[in-house]
Amino acid sequence: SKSTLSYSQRAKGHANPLVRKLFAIAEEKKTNVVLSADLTTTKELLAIADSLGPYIAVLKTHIDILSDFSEQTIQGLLDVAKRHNFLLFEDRKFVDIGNTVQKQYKGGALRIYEWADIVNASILAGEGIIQALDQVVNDSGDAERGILILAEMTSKGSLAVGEYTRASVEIARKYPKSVMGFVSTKELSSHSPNSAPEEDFVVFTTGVNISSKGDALGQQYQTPTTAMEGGSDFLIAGRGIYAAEDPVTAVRQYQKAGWEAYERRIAR
Ligand code: 5IU
Repeated sequence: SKSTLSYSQRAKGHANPLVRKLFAIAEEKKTNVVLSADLTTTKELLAIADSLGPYIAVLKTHIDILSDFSEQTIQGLLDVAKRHNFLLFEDRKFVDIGNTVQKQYKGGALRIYEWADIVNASILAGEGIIQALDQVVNDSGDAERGILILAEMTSKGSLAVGEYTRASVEIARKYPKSVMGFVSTKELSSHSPNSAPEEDFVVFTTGVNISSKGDALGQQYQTPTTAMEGGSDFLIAGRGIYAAEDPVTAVRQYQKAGWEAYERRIAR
């Protein structure tokens, strides 16, 4: 298992340049927090990204919830990501056939490929979707782009379990240049019989909240500590941070909890 290695140890041997960059950011800023910035105007999104930027490794967006998306949104995101040294992850959850998904990723009104370092996709439609995104990533020249496969979901009654989750891992193994890892509640790959020694998927965990167990619409939470103990590498938190009375205090609390749990894990 890679889970007792430090981010910098893992960066050294890792074949994927975007993963190396992500691990370097985590190590430099001492944070494994991903802010899920589910704000609905460009102004609010850029303001929270700027004020919390120093404490996060990645900013996760839902670009289609903005009521005023424009060129300024893109430029603003790129500027703030550069200023505070974090990656941009568009939580687009691609799910269509490969041909359609290539158009949604490369083109379209939201121009996701131009600005998002990371996107995610589900394998509901089969392997073709990952093949399609992989082609775009491999054609990308200088741009470093990565895909996360949605191997599980945190909402109550999720059907992304068991065989579906196992199939997510098997497909990920075929696209090592583009697939960085998974969105899942825990580490998935290292105990499976097909795991190669050099394999090192990055685990992003949503549904992280320090003070709540869930919401009224089926969301289910765990804490930063349980997530890191389960083999998560990056903690995705939204309302627990941006909806707190003082988001800066909140993000620092998540950063501390996530980093201390990481340090305990690598000291084992
Ligand atoms: N998200 C989940 N669960 C999942 C996946 C994504 O909550 O399984 I995949 C997204 C939805 C939202 C964020 O953008 O992560 C969680 O926000 P809160 O921390 O506010 O619940």
